[in-house]
Amino acid sequence: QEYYSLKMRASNEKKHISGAERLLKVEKVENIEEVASELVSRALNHENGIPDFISLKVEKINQKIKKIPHIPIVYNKDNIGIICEKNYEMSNKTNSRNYCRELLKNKFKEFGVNDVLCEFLIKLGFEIIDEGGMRGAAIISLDGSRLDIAFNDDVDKGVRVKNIDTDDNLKEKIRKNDLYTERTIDAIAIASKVIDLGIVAELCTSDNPSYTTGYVATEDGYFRIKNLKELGETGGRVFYVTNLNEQSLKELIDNLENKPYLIY
Ligand code: PML
Repeated sequence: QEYYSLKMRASNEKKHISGAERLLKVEKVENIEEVASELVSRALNHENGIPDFISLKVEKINQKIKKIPHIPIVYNKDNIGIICEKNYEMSNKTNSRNYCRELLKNKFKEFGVNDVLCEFLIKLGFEIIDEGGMRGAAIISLDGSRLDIAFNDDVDKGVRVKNIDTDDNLKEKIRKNDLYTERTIDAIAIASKVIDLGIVAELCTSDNPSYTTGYVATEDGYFRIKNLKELGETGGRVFYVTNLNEQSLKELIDNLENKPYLIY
């Protein structure tokens, strides 16, 4: 079976407006045409404005696609984060971040990280996402060092998770559930891929100022968290990893960017 990757990116005066990608099982060329036009229409009808530049890349995939189920979504409509003996009402940023901290701390402790280092790692993560402006994710090692810039001085860049799609059933399942949004689809796909590649935890808030829901992802699930930031604030992504040497870090980054995944 042949797969094609279709990637769309749109901007105005060099400012990013929207981007999307699809991995497509191709039976006839019309399949590519259809999705290509969907992506272009998405670029032209985006809430962030009208683009003056759209790029569409169509490429045959030569690598084998890894198909994996999505990590479980942990969320309920009462906005209560349930872990340990305590419940967290995700009613405002303070409560939501406390829930987030608890989730991250519990996970880091499984890796033998002490309390002081846990606090440091979490604070650093929030500093990075609150600062905003990165094009991809920052990578933080559980020993406290920042790895995405260790071998690269371009601080704003970060690692972009690409070559990823969700299968139609998963898209439909999420669209049907009015607890979730269109953004949940891309986010669950990214989170599932990065966890499969061995990332210990991901922390994410949207770079869209009007979207305040974010998440923590671990192998235990996609913990969706309301009010993880205030309206108007920027966002970002942080991946926490175990200590890696230069070679395994390069491999990880290559896989995050290039290894094709289909999430179902
Ligand atoms: C969700 O609603 O589950 C998605 C949360 C993360 C959004 C990240 C983004 O799309 O910018």
